Order: sequence, then structure tokens, then C-alpha cells
Amino acid sequence: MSEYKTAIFDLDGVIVDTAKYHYLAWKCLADELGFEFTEHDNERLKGISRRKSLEILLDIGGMRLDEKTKITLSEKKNGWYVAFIKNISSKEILPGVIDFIKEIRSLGIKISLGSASKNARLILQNIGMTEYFDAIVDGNCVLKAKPDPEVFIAAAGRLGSERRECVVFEDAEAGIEAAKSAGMYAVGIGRRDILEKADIVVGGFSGSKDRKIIEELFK
Ligand code: B16
Ligand code: MG
Repeated sequence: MSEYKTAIFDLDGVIVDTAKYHYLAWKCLADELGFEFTEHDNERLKGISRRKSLEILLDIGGMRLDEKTKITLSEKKNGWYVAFIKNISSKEILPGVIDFIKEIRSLGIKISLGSASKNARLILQNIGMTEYFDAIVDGNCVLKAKPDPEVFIAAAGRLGSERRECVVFEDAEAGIEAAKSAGMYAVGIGRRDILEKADIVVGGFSGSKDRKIIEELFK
């Protein structure tokens, strides 16, 4: 029988691809501030908190601003982002995820969200997936953002699971680092060259080869 009893899913990039909306919203801000922000730059912002993302963005633009302005800009970006995700639906759920969650749930595996986003509940509600989670831990529940392990440790705690019993599914380097420092098994979703610290890396939940590999973890 498997040593893993709990699966913790990151949201953006694992369950739904909202990265494009984060990018558009940050780009609106960069445009307004008068500097270029490319999709390549956006890779640096994946999986990390809104505040840390703003710091990186300002660094890219070579700008130094006071605390009050930073708060205003961060709220502004979030306003655009929330407007972009307002109409997302189940159509944007990444292929194979629901099916995979249903399957491991039927094996008795507990499911938690472990996301840096403060908008996670809104997204889950819009895509109709709230009910699949036994626990939801998001950016509102933690003080320290990924790569700090707090979000995943809190998820395990909510479910009464030992850290070594948890498998984390993550698409960002910072998230893989967080899972490993939490002492959990880390499955990278995406590219092996970016997620090299993960225990294994798969392209997603729908390819038959990838699917077999991740299903085996819970059997
Ligand atoms: P918000 P995840 C992360 O979500 C995103 O990947 C990251 O780009 C974003 O800055 C962060 O959430 C905070 O999001 O501004 O909505 O609070 O990948 O941890 O699910
Ligand atoms: Mg992510």
C-alpha cells in the first residue's frame, strides 16, 4: 500500500492556467508606469506572492517607490486581474485534472489546495471545483509565501496528515522548493529543465504515460 495519503494541488498552472491573466494585469501596470514587461519576464513571477511579484516588476522597470505607492499599485493590478478572471469557467480547467482528483479520492486520498493566490476561492468557485477539496489553503491563510513551506505545512496540518505522507503538485520552481523544504514528495507539472528539484516531472494529468506514473504514487 502507498505511503502517500494526501495530495496537495497548487492552483495556477496546475488546475487552471490563470498565468496569462496575471501577465496581462502586470503588463497593464508596466504600460502605465512606462516600461516594457515581456512574457519571458513573467516567468519570474510564477508561483510567488503578489507583493514579491510587484517588487520584481519594479526591479525590471528600474523603479524605486515608497510603501504607500506600492500598496496602491498592487491593489490596482489585482483589480485588473479580478476583472479578467470574473468570467472564467470550467472550460479553463487543465486537461485531466478533475478526472485524476476523482480517481485518487476514490482511493481514500485526501485533497488540499496549496496556492499563493488570495483569489483562490473565487477561482475555484468560478470553475466549479470547490467541492473537490477537503481543505483550501491559499494566500490569505499564510504569512510567508513560497518558496517558504508554510502553505504546504498548513495544508497537511488541516488534514491531520504527516508531511511525509503528502504529494505536492506544482508548476513553479518556488513551489517545488517549498514542497521539498516541507519534506514532501514533489511532482513538477511542466518542464524538467525549470523544475529540476522536483522528485519527478510530468507534462500534465492527461497523457497516458504521465497519468500512469502519478497514479502509481497512490496505489
Ligand atoms: P494573487 P499559485 C500564484 O498562484 C500565481 O502563480 C502567482 O503568479 C501569483 O502572483 C500568486 O498566486 C498570488 O496571486 O495576486 O491572486 O494573490 O500558482 O500559487 O496557485
Ligand atoms: Mg502555480
